[in-house]
Amino acid sequence: MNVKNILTNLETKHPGETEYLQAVREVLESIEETVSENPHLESAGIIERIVEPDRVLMFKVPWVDDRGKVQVNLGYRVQFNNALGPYKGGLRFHPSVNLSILKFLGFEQIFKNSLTTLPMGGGKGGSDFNPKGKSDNEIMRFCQAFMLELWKLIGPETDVPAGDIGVGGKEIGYLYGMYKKLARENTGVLTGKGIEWGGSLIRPEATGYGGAYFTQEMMGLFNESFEGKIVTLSGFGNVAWGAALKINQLGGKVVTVSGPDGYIYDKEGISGDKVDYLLELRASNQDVVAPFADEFPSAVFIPGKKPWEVKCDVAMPCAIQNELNGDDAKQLIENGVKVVAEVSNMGCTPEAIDIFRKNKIPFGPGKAVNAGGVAVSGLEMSQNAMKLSWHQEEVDEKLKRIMDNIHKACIKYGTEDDGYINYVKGANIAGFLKVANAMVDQGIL
Ligand code: 2IT
Repeated sequence: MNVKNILTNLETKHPGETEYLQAVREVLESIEETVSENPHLESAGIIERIVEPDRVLMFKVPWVDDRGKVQVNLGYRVQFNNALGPYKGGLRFHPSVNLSILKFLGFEQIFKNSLTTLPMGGGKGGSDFNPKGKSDNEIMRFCQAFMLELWKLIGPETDVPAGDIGVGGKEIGYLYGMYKKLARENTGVLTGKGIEWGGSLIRPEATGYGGAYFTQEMMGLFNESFEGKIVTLSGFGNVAWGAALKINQLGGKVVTVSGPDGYIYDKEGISGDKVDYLLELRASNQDVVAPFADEFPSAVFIPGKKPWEVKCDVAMPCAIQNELNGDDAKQLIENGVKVVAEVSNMGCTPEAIDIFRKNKIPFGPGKAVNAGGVAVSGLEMSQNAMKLSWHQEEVDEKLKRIMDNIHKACIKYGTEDDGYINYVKGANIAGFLKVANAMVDQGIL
């Protein structure tokens, strides 16, 4: 296969879709050799087929705000690939959302879901709706209007959305209520549901917990652990919260969280009440982290900056794509970082990843590190299908095993001649092979 030609072709067909093209480039560069070694994949046109979504639904979402004014947002669902199971992936509500971003997320989701070993295809959706500053009633009306279009396309055996940035338990509740009313069925059509109505224990924590488990495995390879380590996190949402909880349990010290307004540095560590406070901050719906420093005297707010300038042993981006660039990577290395694990989707730019690789810093990519979220979504689907629910310990133990196995798959496919583990390559090849083989088995569709 000729990666360059495929990418040039895609650039012509999808001009300006930079995030999508970035995600595709990374995967194709990783799997180039594997595909050349497997001519049957090439003859089945797997690459040309896997880079395009099966279909994209784009729709208008009109709704009425609290002042009685009509607002119009755009809604999307990208159904990327269902070779391994129903389309599965979150919904993102954020003003930056566009087709390119949802296509990059949907594309990554195919390989991430494959890595979990659970039967899930890849998809993603969302809207440019900005929940910041909106009342609960506005959020409810928006979710209902969004579902009025989306429900026709989804179902527990066809496409199962969940949360992502801007979509948490509250939004899933409103979306689920409307789906149920329209489809006249009470099924596991969404994951991340409330515990009382079909949700799974540990789902809110899963992305962060899984990220911490994976990072622990990375450190284990050089006989290290979180014990006594200084950890910098970005973000302050569900993902950073879950990661902070587990890192504290594993003996690490989390010293930063961040928002669009800047970052919080707390030299005494963000644990206990301070971690709980992240949930309050998130519930206030203001998308700022500054109030954290008013609440806790040991915390300082640094406006307009990113936490990557703080000296740390472990850096874990937990916010949004491309939040850590080449300069940040250089700064982290100068400050002696030992491990970088991306918990956000595509949190690091290609330049940053290149710098980590050249400096032999272990770097875990999002599609491996953050797969715990969708893995527990998969477990929620199993519980819904069986109409029963598992104990916290049972779900957590399954999550831990899934993350350990993803780590093993990365080692299997990503170990380089000098022993350095290229987790990007490992995750991409391991995730890709299963999907590609399933596509071959199922014929040209
Ligand atoms: O990026 C992700 O994996 C998610 N937002 C979770 C998707 C899911 O279906 O739980």
